[in-house]
Amino acid sequence: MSTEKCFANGSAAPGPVPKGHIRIYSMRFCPFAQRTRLVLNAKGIKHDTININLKDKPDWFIEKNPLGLVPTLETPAGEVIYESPITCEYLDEVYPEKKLLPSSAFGKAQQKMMLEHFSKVVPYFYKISTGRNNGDDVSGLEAELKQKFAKLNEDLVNKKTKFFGGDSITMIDYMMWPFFERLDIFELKHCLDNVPELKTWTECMSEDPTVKATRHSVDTYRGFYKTYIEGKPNYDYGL
Ligand SMILES: N[C@@H](CCC(=O)N[C@@H](CS)C(=O)NCC(=O)O)C(=O)O
Repeated sequence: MSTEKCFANGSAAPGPVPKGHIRIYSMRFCPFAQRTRLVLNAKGIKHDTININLKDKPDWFIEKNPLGLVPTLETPAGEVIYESPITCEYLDEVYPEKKLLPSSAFGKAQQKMMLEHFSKVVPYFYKISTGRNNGDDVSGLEAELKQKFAKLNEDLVNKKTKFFGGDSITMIDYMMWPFFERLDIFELKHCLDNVPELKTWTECMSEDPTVKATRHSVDTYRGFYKTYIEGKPNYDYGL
Protein backbone atom coordinates (compact mmCIF):
# COMPACT_ATOMS: atom_id res chain seq x y z
CA MET A 1 0.00 0.00 0.00
CA SER A 2 1.34 3.44 -0.86
CA THR A 3 -0.38 6.73 -0.38
CA GLU A 4 0.78 10.32 -0.26
CA LYS A 5 -2.01 11.80 1.91
CA CYS A 6 -1.19 11.74 5.59
CA PHE A 7 -2.86 9.49 8.14
CA ALA A 8 -4.32 11.28 11.17
CA ASN A 9 -5.71 10.00 14.44
CA GLY A 10 -8.86 7.99 13.87
CA SER A 11 -7.68 6.64 10.53
CA ALA A 12 -7.70 2.89 10.08
CA ALA A 13 -4.35 1.24 10.82
CA PRO A 14 -2.58 -0.06 7.73
CA GLY A 15 -2.38 -3.83 7.39
CA PRO A 16 0.80 -5.88 7.81
CA VAL A 17 3.77 -5.02 5.64
CA PRO A 18 3.70 -7.23 2.54
CA LYS A 19 6.43 -9.88 2.24
CA GLY A 20 9.42 -8.61 0.26
CA HIS A 21 8.64 -4.99 1.15
CA ILE A 22 9.60 -2.66 3.94
CA ARG A 23 7.41 0.21 5.14
CA ILE A 24 8.44 3.74 5.96
CA TYR A 25 6.32 5.97 8.16
CA SER A 26 7.22 9.39 6.91
CA MET A 27 6.17 13.00 6.43
CA ARG A 28 6.62 14.48 2.99
CA PHE A 29 8.60 17.51 4.16
CA CYS A 30 10.65 16.00 6.99
CA PRO A 31 14.43 16.24 6.32
CA PHE A 32 15.16 13.31 8.65
CA ALA A 33 12.65 11.08 6.86
CA GLN A 34 14.17 12.24 3.58
CA ARG A 35 17.46 10.66 4.66
CA THR A 36 15.74 7.29 4.80
CA ARG A 37 13.81 7.94 1.59
CA LEU A 38 17.11 8.75 -0.15
CA VAL A 39 18.61 5.46 0.98
CA LEU A 40 15.50 3.47 -0.01
CA ASN A 41 15.56 5.09 -3.43
CA ALA A 42 19.34 4.85 -3.99
CA LYS A 43 19.32 1.15 -3.17
CA GLY A 44 16.15 0.44 -5.16
CA ILE A 45 14.43 -1.11 -2.13
CA LYS A 46 10.77 -2.08 -2.59
CA HIS A 47 8.84 -0.15 0.03
CA ASP A 48 5.53 1.38 0.87
CA THR A 49 5.08 4.79 2.42
CA ILE A 50 2.65 5.86 5.10
CA ASN A 51 2.72 9.59 5.71
CA ILE A 52 1.79 10.63 9.23
CA ASN A 53 -0.04 13.74 10.38
CA LEU A 54 2.49 14.80 13.02
CA LYS A 55 0.08 17.24 14.67
CA ASP A 56 -2.57 14.57 15.11
CA LYS A 57 -0.78 11.23 15.19
CA PRO A 58 -2.76 8.02 14.94
CA ASP A 59 -2.67 5.93 18.14
CA TRP A 60 -1.52 2.94 16.12
CA PHE A 61 1.55 4.92 15.06
CA ILE A 62 2.47 5.82 18.68
CA GLU A 63 2.08 2.13 19.55
CA LYS A 64 4.71 1.30 16.94
CA ASN A 65 7.09 4.12 17.86
CA PRO A 66 6.45 5.54 21.34
CA LEU A 67 8.58 8.60 20.44
CA GLY A 68 6.09 9.35 17.66
CA LEU A 69 8.84 10.40 15.27
CA VAL A 70 9.33 9.89 11.57
CA PRO A 71 11.16 8.26 9.93
CA THR A 72 10.13 4.88 11.30
CA LEU A 73 10.59 1.62 9.42
CA GLU A 74 8.54 -1.54 9.80
CA THR A 75 9.40 -4.96 8.38
CA PRO A 76 7.00 -7.77 7.38
CA ALA A 77 7.98 -9.47 10.67
CA GLY A 78 6.67 -6.41 12.55
CA GLU A 79 10.13 -5.20 13.56
CA VAL A 80 10.20 -1.44 14.06
CA ILE A 81 13.32 0.72 13.55
CA TYR A 82 13.59 4.46 14.11
CA GLU A 83 16.08 7.37 14.32
CA SER A 84 17.17 8.33 10.82
CA PRO A 85 20.87 7.29 10.98
CA ILE A 86 19.86 3.93 12.49
CA THR A 87 17.20 3.32 9.82
CA CYS A 88 19.73 4.11 7.09
CA GLU A 89 22.44 1.89 8.51
CA TYR A 90 19.87 -0.89 8.93
CA LEU A 91 18.82 -0.61 5.27
CA ASP A 92 22.43 -0.61 4.10
CA GLU A 93 23.17 -3.72 6.14
CA VAL A 94 20.06 -5.71 5.22
CA TYR A 95 19.95 -4.80 1.51
CA PRO A 96 23.37 -5.58 0.02
CA GLU A 97 22.80 -3.89 -3.36
CA LYS A 98 24.73 -0.62 -3.79
CA LYS A 99 26.44 -0.33 -0.42
CA LEU A 100 26.44 3.26 0.83
CA LEU A 101 28.61 2.79 3.90
CA PRO A 102 32.29 1.85 3.53
CA SER A 103 33.13 -1.79 4.23
CA SER A 104 35.99 -1.15 6.67
CA ALA A 105 35.36 -0.50 10.35
CA PHE A 106 37.49 2.65 10.14
CA GLY A 107 35.58 3.91 7.07
CA LYS A 108 32.30 3.43 8.92
CA ALA A 109 33.70 5.14 12.03
CA GLN A 110 34.83 8.10 9.91
CA GLN A 111 31.32 8.53 8.49
CA LYS A 112 29.81 8.32 11.97
CA MET A 113 32.23 10.96 13.24
CA MET A 114 31.30 13.28 10.33
CA LEU A 115 27.62 12.73 11.10
CA GLU A 116 28.19 13.45 14.77
CA HIS A 117 29.80 16.78 13.84
CA PHE A 118 27.05 17.56 11.35
CA SER A 119 24.37 16.86 13.98
CA LYS A 120 25.64 19.96 15.76
CA VAL A 121 25.07 22.03 12.60
CA VAL A 122 21.43 20.93 12.13
CA PRO A 123 19.92 23.07 14.96
CA TYR A 124 21.26 26.23 13.29
CA PHE A 125 18.92 25.83 10.31
CA TYR A 126 15.92 25.80 12.64
CA LYS A 127 17.16 28.39 15.14
CA ILE A 128 17.94 30.90 12.41
CA SER A 129 14.68 30.53 10.54
CA THR A 130 12.49 30.58 13.68
CA GLY A 131 14.51 33.47 15.09
CA ARG A 132 14.10 35.41 11.88
CA ASN A 133 10.36 34.75 11.83
CA ASN A 134 10.15 36.08 15.38
CA GLY A 135 11.94 39.24 14.31
CA ASP A 136 15.15 38.40 16.26
CA ASP A 137 18.62 39.44 15.19
CA VAL A 138 20.07 36.22 13.77
CA SER A 139 23.32 37.67 12.40
CA GLY A 140 25.41 36.02 15.17
CA LEU A 141 23.89 32.61 14.47
CA GLU A 142 24.40 33.10 10.75
CA ALA A 143 28.08 33.93 11.34
CA GLU A 144 28.42 30.71 13.37
CA LEU A 145 26.74 28.70 10.63
CA LYS A 146 29.13 30.18 8.07
CA GLN A 147 32.03 29.00 10.23
CA LYS A 148 30.56 25.50 10.31
CA PHE A 149 30.20 25.59 6.52
CA ALA A 150 33.83 26.75 6.24
CA LYS A 151 34.88 23.65 8.21
CA LEU A 152 32.89 21.40 5.88
CA ASN A 153 34.49 23.18 2.93
CA GLU A 154 37.96 22.63 4.40
CA ASP A 155 37.14 18.95 4.79
CA LEU A 156 36.38 18.66 1.06
CA VAL A 157 39.52 20.64 0.16
CA ASN A 158 41.73 18.39 2.34
CA LYS A 159 40.17 15.24 0.98
CA LYS A 160 40.37 16.48 -2.62
CA THR A 161 37.16 14.59 -3.40
CA LYS A 162 33.85 15.68 -4.89
CA PHE A 163 31.80 14.13 -2.08
CA PHE A 164 32.38 13.69 1.63
CA GLY A 165 33.20 9.98 1.41
CA GLY A 166 35.09 9.95 -1.89
CA ASP A 167 34.41 10.69 -5.56
CA SER A 168 30.98 9.10 -5.52
CA ILE A 169 28.04 9.63 -3.21
CA THR A 170 28.10 7.66 0.03
CA MET A 171 25.90 7.57 3.11
CA ILE A 172 27.25 10.73 4.73
CA ASP A 173 26.28 12.82 1.68
CA TYR A 174 22.68 11.58 1.91
CA MET A 175 22.63 12.24 5.68
CA MET A 176 23.62 15.87 5.17
CA TRP A 177 21.83 16.67 1.95
CA PRO A 178 18.21 17.25 3.11
CA PHE A 179 19.29 20.32 5.10
CA PHE A 180 21.17 21.83 2.17
CA GLU A 181 18.19 21.19 -0.09
CA ARG A 182 16.23 23.54 2.22
CA LEU A 183 18.77 26.41 2.24
CA ASP A 184 16.51 28.39 -0.11
CA ILE A 185 13.50 27.98 2.15
CA PHE A 186 15.54 28.85 5.25
CA GLU A 187 16.83 31.92 3.33
CA LEU A 188 20.39 30.79 3.94
CA LYS A 189 21.65 30.30 0.40
CA HIS A 190 24.09 33.21 0.81
CA CYS A 191 25.95 31.16 3.46
CA LEU A 192 27.46 29.22 0.52
CA ASP A 193 29.00 32.34 -1.01
CA ASN A 194 32.53 31.89 0.36
CA VAL A 195 32.72 28.09 0.41
CA PRO A 196 33.24 27.13 -3.25
CA GLU A 197 33.92 23.42 -2.75
CA LEU A 198 30.85 23.02 -0.55
CA LYS A 199 28.79 24.93 -3.11
CA THR A 200 30.04 22.62 -5.87
CA TRP A 201 29.10 19.67 -3.66
CA THR A 202 25.51 21.01 -3.46
CA GLU A 203 25.46 21.34 -7.24
CA CYS A 204 26.74 17.77 -7.73
CA MET A 205 24.20 16.47 -5.22
CA SER A 206 21.37 18.27 -7.07
CA GLU A 207 22.26 16.26 -10.18
CA ASP A 208 21.95 12.90 -8.44
CA PRO A 209 18.88 10.95 -9.72
CA THR A 210 18.02 9.82 -6.17
CA VAL A 211 18.09 13.40 -4.91
CA LYS A 212 15.92 14.46 -7.85
CA ALA A 213 13.45 11.66 -7.07
CA THR A 214 12.94 12.63 -3.43
CA ARG A 215 12.86 16.41 -3.63
CA HIS A 216 9.98 18.87 -3.82
CA SER A 217 10.00 22.08 -5.83
CA VAL A 218 11.07 25.23 -3.99
CA ASP A 219 7.49 26.51 -4.38
CA THR A 220 6.03 23.42 -2.73
CA TYR A 221 8.54 23.64 0.15
CA ARG A 222 7.79 27.33 0.51
CA GLY A 223 4.03 26.69 0.55
CA PHE A 224 4.36 23.99 3.20
CA TYR A 225 6.80 26.01 5.27
CA LYS A 226 4.40 28.97 5.38
CA THR A 227 1.69 26.74 6.86
CA TYR A 228 4.28 25.31 9.28
CA ILE A 229 5.39 28.66 10.69
CA GLU A 230 1.76 29.71 10.98
CA GLY A 231 1.40 26.73 13.33
CA LYS A 232 -0.97 24.81 11.04
CA PRO A 233 1.29 22.57 8.98
CA ASN A 234 -0.45 21.26 5.89
CA TYR A 235 1.30 17.92 5.44
CA ASP A 236 -0.68 17.33 2.24
CA TYR A 237 0.41 20.63 0.71
CA GLY A 238 0.61 20.39 -3.07
CA LEU A 239 -1.24 17.07 -3.38
N1 LIG B 1 16.37 12.29 15.73
C1 LIG B 1 15.29 11.97 14.86
C2 LIG B 1 14.54 13.26 14.52
C3 LIG B 1 13.30 13.00 13.67
C4 LIG B 1 12.33 14.16 13.75
O1 LIG B 1 12.52 15.11 14.51
N2 LIG B 1 11.24 14.07 12.95
C5 LIG B 1 10.20 15.05 13.09
C6 LIG B 1 9.62 15.48 11.73
S1 LIG B 1 10.80 16.38 10.76
C7 LIG B 1 9.02 14.41 13.83
O2 LIG B 1 8.75 13.24 13.67
N3 LIG B 1 8.34 15.22 14.64
C8 LIG B 1 7.20 14.78 15.38
C9 LIG B 1 7.23 15.20 16.80
O3 LIG B 1 8.20 15.84 17.22
O4 LIG B 1 6.28 14.91 17.52
C10 LIG B 1 15.82 11.29 13.59
O5 LIG B 1 16.97 11.54 13.22
O6 LIG B 1 15.09 10.47 13.02
